[in-house]
Amino acid sequence: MTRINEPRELFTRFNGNPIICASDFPHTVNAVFNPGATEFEGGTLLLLRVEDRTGLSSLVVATSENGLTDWNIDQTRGLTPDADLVEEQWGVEDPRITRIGDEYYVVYVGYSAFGPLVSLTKTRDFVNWERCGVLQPPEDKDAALFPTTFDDRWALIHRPVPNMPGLGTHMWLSYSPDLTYWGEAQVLIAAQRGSHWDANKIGLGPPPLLTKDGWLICYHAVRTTASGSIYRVGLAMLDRDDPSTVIARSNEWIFGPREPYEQTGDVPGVVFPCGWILRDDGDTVHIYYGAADTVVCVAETSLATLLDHLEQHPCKPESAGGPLMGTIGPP
Ligand code: BMA
Repeated sequence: MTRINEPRELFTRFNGNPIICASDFPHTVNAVFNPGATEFEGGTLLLLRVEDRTGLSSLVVATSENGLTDWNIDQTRGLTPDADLVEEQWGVEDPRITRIGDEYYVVYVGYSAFGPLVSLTKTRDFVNWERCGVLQPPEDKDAALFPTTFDDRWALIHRPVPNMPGLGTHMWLSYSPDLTYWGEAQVLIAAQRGSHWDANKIGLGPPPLLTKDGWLICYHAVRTTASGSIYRVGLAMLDRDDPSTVIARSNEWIFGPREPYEQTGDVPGVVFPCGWILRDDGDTVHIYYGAADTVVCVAETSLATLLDHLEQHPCKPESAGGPLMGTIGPP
């Protein structure tokens, strides 16, 4: 039977969704969501955000051979908030994993007593961690590293929040020679205005993915409605050699909350991907996302389809992103 209003989406949800939920843990857990994802030791590794019933989140490892089923939650691996660090006082959230050489660089939100900020840690085994400190002060979230340097500078996409209401919340790009000192901050993709699906508040999803056309970006946008917020995702493409150049941005959202597990939970109406994996065939993409801030899900798509969609659904040039697009400013 055809569902009323069934959107033609680019992603196929796994029919075993949700793949991980609170009842999979031996102790009391409030919610498990917004996982980072990477291939590790021949399988798929998720770094789950596990929110306990105190309200604080930790990061916990789950692995699966096929990336879809038989998840093994390993609570001995992961990142526990360090109570001695002010930047992690209220937990660690929403990891994005970038593999660089043999190391996994995890950019995550540290919930500090002074607001959410962007922190970096790295690991080889997801057991032993080397914290690299705060990359961006509060309030800042939705950040990930590129896996390569550009003219000997690392690049970070992040999402600072202006402290004046009405200015919108946009994606920024910053560079660093050493992963410690960050500068050259610039607006990368600005939220649109008015009735656009990605008006007012946007942020990066999974880390950038290198494709034949450039760096593919998946970002979320928050639409405020009379009955709450809707978190959906869309696509953009950055230049391969100069990631500050936005080559393309889709004018439509491509994945949004639809299923009951996305519509019911702590925050209804949320799909929030923090990780995606391009499989060995060079085309299959698995995207891992939190649904309704409550459970972990996966959906599958084809890279060729995503690239084709970007070509077929371009934003008007003046809305494509970048600091000169003219959408920043009082509404
Ligand atoms: C964002 C982040 C995410 C969360 C989303 C929906 O601001 O805090 O962790 O999933 O809101 O509540």
